[in-house]
Amino acid sequence: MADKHYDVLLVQPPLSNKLRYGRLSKHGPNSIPHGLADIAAFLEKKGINVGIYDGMALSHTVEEAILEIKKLKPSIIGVSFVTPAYGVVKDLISKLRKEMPSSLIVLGGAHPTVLPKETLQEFLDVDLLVLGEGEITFYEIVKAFQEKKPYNNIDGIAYHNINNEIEITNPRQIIKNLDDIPLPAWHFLPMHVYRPTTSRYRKLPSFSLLTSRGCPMNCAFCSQTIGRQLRLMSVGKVMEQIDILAKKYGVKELIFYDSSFTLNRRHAWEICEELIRSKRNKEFSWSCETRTDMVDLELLKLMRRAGCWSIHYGVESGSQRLLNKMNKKIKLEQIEEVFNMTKKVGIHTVAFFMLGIPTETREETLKTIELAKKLKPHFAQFTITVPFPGTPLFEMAKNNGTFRADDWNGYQTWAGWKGQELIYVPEGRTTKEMMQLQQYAMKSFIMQPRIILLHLANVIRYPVLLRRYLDAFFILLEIIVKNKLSNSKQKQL
Ligand code: B12
Repeated sequence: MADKHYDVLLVQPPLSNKLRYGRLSKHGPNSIPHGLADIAAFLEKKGINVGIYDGMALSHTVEEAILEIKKLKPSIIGVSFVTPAYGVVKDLISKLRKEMPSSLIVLGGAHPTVLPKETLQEFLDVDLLVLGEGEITFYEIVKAFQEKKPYNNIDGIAYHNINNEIEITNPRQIIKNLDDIPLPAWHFLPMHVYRPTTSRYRKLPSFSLLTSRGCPMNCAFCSQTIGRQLRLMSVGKVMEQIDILAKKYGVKELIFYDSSFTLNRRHAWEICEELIRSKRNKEFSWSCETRTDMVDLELLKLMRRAGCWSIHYGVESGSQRLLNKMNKKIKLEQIEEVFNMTKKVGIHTVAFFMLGIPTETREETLKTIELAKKLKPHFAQFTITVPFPGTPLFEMAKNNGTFRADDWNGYQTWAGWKGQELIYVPEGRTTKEMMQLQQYAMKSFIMQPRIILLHLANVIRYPVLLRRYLDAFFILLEIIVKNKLSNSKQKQL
């Protein structure tokens, strides 16, 4: 990248895994920035000289990021911004502004989309915000910049006008046909560094891809920033993506990152049928995320035949009261039934749980940990709830417990692992208690003989996992020793 020059540079800020996951940094995902890869592809097809700098994947510091960006001499810099990156983006932008005073700096992504006014007030070095899907809006901004035209006719943006007032233009219409966006511009990315969370792969390289956009479900914890309407990519385009990932990048495993891969049963069915018909299912295996009310025995059997080795279900809680509060529209009995069904057809299961939902009691957290064992998944992930802005959960958290709602630097999904206070804890509970319960959940889940044997077998079969598993083992050991020490201290007192 060193001696290249780009007119437009898309930037994934250097929110490294160390910053995001603290002690667990080796286990968090280092993911392709899908949104930026789509925008870059769209701009490239329109003849724009565009590139991507992924400071997150490269684990750079802000200073290293500035050096890299300066070398590429872009006139327009577009930075992707999720709330947990607040501090990094702020630091990056203020330094960039000093180093590159005449470049146009644009922010896009979830945070500016849900909080445009606040973002403009707090990021004075920024010229424009892109709200929602970025392809068309950002292209129109680039054209207006190059042709020295005003921005006020562009939908889906926010900015300070000449009177220094905040202007928000009409909402941008969602992209109806996903096949209008060219294939992601993977050729701009450091593809060799991407890898999923430890529990999500058995073979490398393993890459993620999307087959849809939008989700009509109304789960209280999700901020739908790219539209609620589900739009599906054609099966042909999905296969085209897979073929490039296979031929050019040697993919051995794929992950469908759609929030619910089977939301449209027919679409999932057709993708599976095509994988089987074309014998692509013999070349790699894949996993996906979905809801327990979006699968059935027939579909699961087909998915298995099509190469699906693991399904990640968002279970969230062992309390029906809290599931209802999160508007999941799922019954606990249904979850159990689907976990059994999935395992029966030979697909691994992973269960995602949220601890510390507003109003959650200690008994309910323990119920969730019990459910994790009862479901007998191959792996369980326990995350402490972070109420992101723009979600109903954010409002619920304001009315229950301790919530530093305006402390945007504190929205870290693994804060406790970095020795930080949690951004939110339900009424009557503390960061210390929640952290102990999270560690207890992990320890008691992993220490089951069934899980130990299963993962030992996994390492023997897939040696690529060895280093990660060893690291996880030492973290677990540390938790056990620390807990023992603090228990004996408490007894002495
Ligand atoms: C798949 C997914 C992931 C994947 C892949 C993410 C990726 N890098 O592409 C993984 C599991 C790795 C992931 C990680 C994280 N995720 Co996530 N993820 C999603 C999910 C389910 C779908 C996203 C999607 O469809 N992407 C497809 C592309 C096309 O959309 P996009 O990335 O948003 O990009 C479009 C626009 O946002 C915009 N845009 C984005 N950046 C920019 C930059 C510029 C300059 C411009 C002009 C436009 C623009 O244009 C893009 C193309 O149209 C959403 C839920 C949702 N409802 O959107 C959550 C979501 C985006 N994730 C979220 C979060 C918090 C995270 C993490 C911080 C979690 C963590 N523990 O670290 C990390 C951050 C990593 C990162 N910086 O991307 C939150 C963000 C909320 C917020 N206020 O910040 C969401 C909204 C879920 C939620 N809780 O509500 N995520």
